[in-house]
Amino acid sequence: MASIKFVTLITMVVILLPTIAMATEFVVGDANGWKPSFDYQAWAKDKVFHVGDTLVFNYPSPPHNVFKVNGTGFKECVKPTTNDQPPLTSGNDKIELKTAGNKWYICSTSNHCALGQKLTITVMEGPPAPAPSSAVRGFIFSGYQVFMAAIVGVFIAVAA
Ligand SMILES: *[C@@H]1O[C@H](CO)[C@@H](O)[C@H](O)[C@H]1NC(C)=O
Ligand SMILES: [Cu+2]
Repeated sequence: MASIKFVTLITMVVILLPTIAMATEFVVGDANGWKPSFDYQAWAKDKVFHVGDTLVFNYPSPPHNVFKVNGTGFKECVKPTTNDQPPLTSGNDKIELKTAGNKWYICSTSNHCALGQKLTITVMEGPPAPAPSSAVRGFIFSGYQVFMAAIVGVFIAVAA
């Protein structure tokens, strides 16, 4: 019985590993976190962001926050005037990149944005294969996963 449990565990790892490995979690600024006087464009320059990836903003709150803005808000460092998009303020904010295109984020406190606490990235369509990270939640099987599950299923049947 113990060996069957082990085989089942290995099965889950083999099936899920490629899916989990697809989505990347980017810690904005790495160990520097989210703060003024940091070059977030230099940080983002060599990175490729895909739909399904996650941005993590780490910072002390107060004083900082994260506002999602448009290109104008980014350039002029102005937060949205309406309240339909409140800022993130947890200090450990995870933003899943759900759509492709340009994204802009600023801190609205004092002159922090003008001092460099602003980030713009371009999000590409999801990774080509086997499936974006939504597969973990929606559990949509890729061809690879079905194939591996079938092989291990036969193996378990033979072993039992
Ligand atoms: C950008 O956001 C501001 C503030 O929310 C809004 O007033 C403005 O119309 C937006 N501009 C565009 C081009 O969407
Ligand atoms: Cu700030």
